[in-house]
Amino acid sequence: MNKIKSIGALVGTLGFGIAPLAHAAPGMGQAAKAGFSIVSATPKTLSSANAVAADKTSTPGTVSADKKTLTFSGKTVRLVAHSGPANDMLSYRIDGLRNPTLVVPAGATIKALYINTDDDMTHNLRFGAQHAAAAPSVGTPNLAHKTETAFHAADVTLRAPSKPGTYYYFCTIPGHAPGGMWGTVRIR
Ligand SMILES: [Cu+2]
Repeated sequence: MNKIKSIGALVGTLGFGIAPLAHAAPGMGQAAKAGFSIVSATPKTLSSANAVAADKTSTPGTVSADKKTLTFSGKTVRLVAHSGPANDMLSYRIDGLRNPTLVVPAGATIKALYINTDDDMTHNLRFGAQHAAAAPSVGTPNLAHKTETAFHAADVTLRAPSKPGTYYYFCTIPGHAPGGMWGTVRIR
């Protein structure tokens, strides 16, 4: 059981699964348990200028008055996420909001770009039904901290769960989600 789980986690962590993962049963199980399924994952490096330009590609969500919730109504949602700033490293910024709750239609296609802007820590951006490091999840591979000239990033395309409910995005690096690096995805 543990062995099967760890293979599933490995497949999930690599994040290169192409749906349908007909040849990789653990990956399919992973996706089923995570709620989200991964369509593609493309690691990349971005210059500072390209990272700024990428920010402008996000789908404008409706921001709640308390600035804690971003609501999307379309069937395709483009998210651009960054690591938190130096004084709040264990968090994300999405459209400038700290760990916002994302409200997304069931079955929507989520095109997420995560840019690790942290200068000394590896992070990832994963989606699942729980926000514990060992829980099934899909999303980006681990992305090293930025260098002097580039940011490590990954573009992932995910299918949102078809079942309405509460899900999460989070970082699976040990200690990061418990330290605050997570947010809620409300599927409706
Ligand atoms: Cu992290």
